[in-house]
Amino acid sequence: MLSTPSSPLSVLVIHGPNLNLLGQREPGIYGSVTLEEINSQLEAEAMKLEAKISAVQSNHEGVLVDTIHAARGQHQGIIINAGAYTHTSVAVRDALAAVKIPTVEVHLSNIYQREAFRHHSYIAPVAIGQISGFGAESYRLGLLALVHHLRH
Ligand code: CA2
Repeated sequence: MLSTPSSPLSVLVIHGPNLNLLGQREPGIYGSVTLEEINSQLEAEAMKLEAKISAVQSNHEGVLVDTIHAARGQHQGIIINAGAYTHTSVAVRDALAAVKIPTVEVHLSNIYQREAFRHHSYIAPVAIGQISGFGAESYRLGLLALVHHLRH
């Protein structure tokens, strides 16, 4: 559905593998906020921006590809934290390139301060931008940037 003055911008938020464990393990790296809390915060922020979000989490690469394909005609923008698939998945990158929906890549941790294998992102070249290192706030900043991009 295209956005009209009577229908708010719709943003698809995609969380990749293991992010369902947020708040339950490794709080030193990923913080203590749960995925549910991140989604609720994003919903509240989206409302302020007169937008809406739909959030999906999957541990499966093919499900992420299918979710990106299904976004065509439904959502005007995508926020994606592809988790470890950021660094491995040509399939997720090709799906984003194919649907041509403006996408912001987000990461909780600063991937450039971590192991070398996390420094490369297959998604960055097909995203409008990347936000990395601000914990749960990365998602909120990503939403602000995406909505600003879509409206200006
Ligand atoms: O910093 C990020 O957001 C990452 O996308 C998180 C991925 C990691 O592979 C990327 O390099 C950077 C890992 C997500 C794992 O999430 C967990 C959450 C709680 C406990 C264990 C894993």
